[in-house]
Amino acid sequence: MRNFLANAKVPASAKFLSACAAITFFAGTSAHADQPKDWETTFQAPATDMMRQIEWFGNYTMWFIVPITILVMLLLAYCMVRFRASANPVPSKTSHNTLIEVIWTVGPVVILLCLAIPSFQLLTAQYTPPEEAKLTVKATGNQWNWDYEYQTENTLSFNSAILQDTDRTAAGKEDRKEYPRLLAVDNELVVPVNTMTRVLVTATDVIHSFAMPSFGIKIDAIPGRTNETWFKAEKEGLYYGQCSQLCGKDHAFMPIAIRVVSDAQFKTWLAAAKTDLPGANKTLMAEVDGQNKVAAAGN
Ligand SMILES: [Cu+2]
Repeated sequence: MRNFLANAKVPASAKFLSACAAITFFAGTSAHADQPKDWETTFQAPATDMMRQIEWFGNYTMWFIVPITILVMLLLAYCMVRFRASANPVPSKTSHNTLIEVIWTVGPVVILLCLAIPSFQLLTAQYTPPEEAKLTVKATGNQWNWDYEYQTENTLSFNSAILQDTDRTAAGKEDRKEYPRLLAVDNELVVPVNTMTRVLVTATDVIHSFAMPSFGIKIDAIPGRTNETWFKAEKEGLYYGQCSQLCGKDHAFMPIAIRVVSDAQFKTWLAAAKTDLPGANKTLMAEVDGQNKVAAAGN
C-alpha cells in the first residue's frame, strides 16, 4: 500500500492548485510562525504545500457558494413580492415545465462535479506523500497531554503538556505573543524545515486528534490503533495547534506546538535532547531568538 501511495502521481490539477495558491501565499503575510488570532475569519497562513492546496480549495468553493446563496435570496425576494396575494390574486396552476426541470437537474449535477473532482484530487494528494519520510515521530494522546517519540537511532521520547503560568519564568517563555496562553507547551515537538516528516498518531485512553492548521493536518488519535499522516514544513517558526476531538474535561488544555528549525539546529538539538531535554530546548530557543532579532533588525 505504501509503495502504491508513494508511486501514485499527484494529479496535474493539484499542481495547478498549488501554483495558484502559492501566489496567494507569497502575497500574504510573512509572519515568522502562525497561531490563531482574535476575530480570525480565514485560514492561518499555510506552512506546507498541502495547506496551500486546502486553502485554494476553500476559496474555490466560495465561487460557487456565494453566487448560489445570492441567486436563491434574490429569487425568494422576487417571488415574495411579485406573487404575494394582493399583487397576484389568481395564482398560476402550472405544474410542469420540461425546460426548467432539465435546468434544475443538470445545473446542480454540473456544480457538484466541479466541486467533487478537485475535492477528490485533494483527498488523494493528502494520502499520497510525494516522497519517503526522512523523519518519523510518534504522537500519543493522553488525557490531557501528548507524548512524542522520535524514531531515530537512539529513540528520544518526552511529554509535552500545556505551559502553566507559574512555569513561564523558569522556562524562559514570558513573551505571551510567542508563547500564548492555552497554546504554549513546556516541550515543543522540534522538526527540521523542508523535511518529509511522518507522524504516527495514537492514544492511550480516549480518542484525541492531532491537528496543526498551518500544516493542513488533522488526524484522530485512537487507542489501540496507529494512524499516519505527514507534513513537510517550508518555513521555520513555532506553530500551534490543539487536540481536536472532545476528550474530556481538559480537552481545551492539551495544545500541540511544533517548532520548525534548520537542519543543523535540529541535529544539534536532537543529540543534546537525548541526555538533557530542558537544556537542549533552552539552547535552541536562545539560538532561534537571536536569529529573529537579527532578522527584525535587518527589516
Ligand atoms: Cu484530547
